[in-house]
Parts: sequence; C-alpha cells; structure tokens
Amino acid sequence: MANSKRAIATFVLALTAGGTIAQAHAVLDHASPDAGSTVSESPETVTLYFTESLEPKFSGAEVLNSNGDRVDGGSSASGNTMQASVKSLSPGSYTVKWHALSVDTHKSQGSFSFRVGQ
Ligand SMILES: [Cu+2]
Repeated sequence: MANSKRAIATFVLALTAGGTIAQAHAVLDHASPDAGSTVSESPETVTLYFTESLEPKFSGAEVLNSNGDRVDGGSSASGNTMQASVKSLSPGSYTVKWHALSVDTHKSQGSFSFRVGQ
C-alpha cells in the first residue's frame, strides 16, 4: 500500500513537471530591429532572440514588405537565435513572420512589424 501511494505520488510529480516543461515554448524574447521599432537605415539582417533553444531544421523567419512580398534572402537558426538576411530595405513598414520548433518539441509561431524610416 505504501509502495503504490509512493508510485502515485511520483506519477503526479512527473505530470506536474511535464506541465511546467510544456509551457516553456520558444517564444520571441526580443529582436533586432525590435518589434514596433523604427530604424533610420535598412538593417543587413533581422535577428530574433527566443526564450528556448530552437531546432534549426524546423525554425525559420521571413520578412515581408507592406505588399506582402518577401524581401529576405533566407533564414537560419542556431541556439536560441534566428536570423534572416535582407537586401537593402527602402523606407516603409515590414512584417517578420516566424515559426519555431523548440528543443522540447513544441511548435510556436508569431509575427511582428518594424519600420525603416528616413
Ligand atoms: Cu514547449
């Protein structure tokens, strides 16, 4: 009886720990240019910093202009960082769409905008 109680307690503990891990998805911590910011000149890359390490093969970002056209030259991920190269961006508003698979196998996605000003 004591053994089975201990087994149940261990099981509940494992579930609780699992629940904690499940909430640790890779979410965007900050970016450069940062969400909602205006930069005076075109950046050469858009860099996204996440709260968890990413699976590079299943994580990526694209940068779109206000017409919805892609203006990035591809993206890569390493550790908890994702990077998309961009050609020279003319003044305007840009949207960064990202998707991530964190090393805990959870998927997440999101988007944010920044402006290139004059
Ligand atoms: Cu997770």
